[in-house]
Amino acid sequence: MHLGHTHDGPAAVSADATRPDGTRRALRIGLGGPVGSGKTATVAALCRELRDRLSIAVVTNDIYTREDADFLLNNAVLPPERIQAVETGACPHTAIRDDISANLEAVEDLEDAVGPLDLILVESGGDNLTATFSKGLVDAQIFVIDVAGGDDIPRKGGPGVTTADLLVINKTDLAPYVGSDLEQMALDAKKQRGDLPVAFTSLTSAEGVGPVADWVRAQLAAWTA
Ligand SMILES: Nc1nc2c(ncn2[C@@H]2O[C@H](COP(=O)(O)OP(=O)(O)O)[C@@H](O)[C@H]2O)c(=O)[nH]1
Ligand SMILES: [Mg+2]
Repeated sequence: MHLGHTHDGPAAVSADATRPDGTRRALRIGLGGPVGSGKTATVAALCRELRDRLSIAVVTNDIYTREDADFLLNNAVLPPERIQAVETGACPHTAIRDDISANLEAVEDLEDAVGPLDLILVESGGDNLTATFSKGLVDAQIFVIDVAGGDDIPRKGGPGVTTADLLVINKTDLAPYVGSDLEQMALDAKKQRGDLPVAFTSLTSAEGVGPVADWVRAQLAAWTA
């Protein structure tokens, strides 16, 4: 079964919001969702949008490789010392939900090495629709799906779609080509999520990751308040 998940607003604060030396640790945001939906592209775009004003680091989770970390490095979205790769083996959801020790270690290493940090983004290894992050690892989570994966995904639900703090429906630029009905997806998402927010994005457009960046800024404001 999946861990219980509450909907108590932005960045439900976990118990250990401070580091051993008493300073406030970084806000940790997880990004989950199916393979290919645009998690790494969203992480890259968020870094570009936020890095001038915020101190950011990223943890990637790949099954057998460090491909996502290498993509971020090759595209120079952050200096190399701010990117850590965790290799999860065959079960990527285990590393973000059940045995989170490798991810926690990566997060803490980053805080020690390049901190103080404002924000750490943790990208899960691509998984199915059921993967959610442990509350012990992240303070808030984003679930990224895309319109090309089928416009029935919001209707089908699953813990990512129904409980993530933000649902991102990416690749809206592809909707006309794959026959996805964005209005229906919005209605279905609303039905599954109630008042929890949904952002439609196209990372190829000028608007880009803007709505997600705004949401992250709001989470940070709540975290530092
Ligand atoms: N057309 C289009 N392609 C996108 C968009 N976002 C990501 N992609 C592409 O989708 C593919 C998978 O993206 P990636 O971020 O690696 O997915 P991940 O597996 O969820 O990390 C890449 O080729 C991206 O360039 C988008 O908004 N529109
Ligand atoms: Mg990725």
